[in-house]
Amino acid sequence: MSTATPNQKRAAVLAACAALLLSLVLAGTWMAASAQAHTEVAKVKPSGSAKTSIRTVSITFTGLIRSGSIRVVGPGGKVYSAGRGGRDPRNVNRLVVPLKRSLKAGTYKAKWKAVAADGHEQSGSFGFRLRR
Ligand SMILES: [Cu+2]
Repeated sequence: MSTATPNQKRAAVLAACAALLLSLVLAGTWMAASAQAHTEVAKVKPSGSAKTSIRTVSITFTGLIRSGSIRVVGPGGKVYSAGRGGRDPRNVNRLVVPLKRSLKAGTYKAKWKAVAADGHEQSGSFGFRLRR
């Protein structure tokens, strides 16, 4: 066929295999990423305003989340979330954090971070008001 030595032929076959494998891996990664698109926020609670008797802040996403946390800051710049929060054991699409007791009336801000099913980190925040 040609004057290439057996070693040269083998090297060429190996290179072709490696190129094919690489393109398959890249295509697979791309397909997995596009099949599980970014998870979006579907619902936050509380939304707008609520009473100071609420016990939790939660964020429900459009899809599964792996992990996350929520930090709630209220009147006087004080932190009112108790702990970092995490995924709701009853809903894999939801992040939840308990609130400290004796919430004051006023303006609150919840900042969250979440890792979606596709591994992407996302973050956001929302505000709400509490009244007696
Ligand atoms: Cu994503």
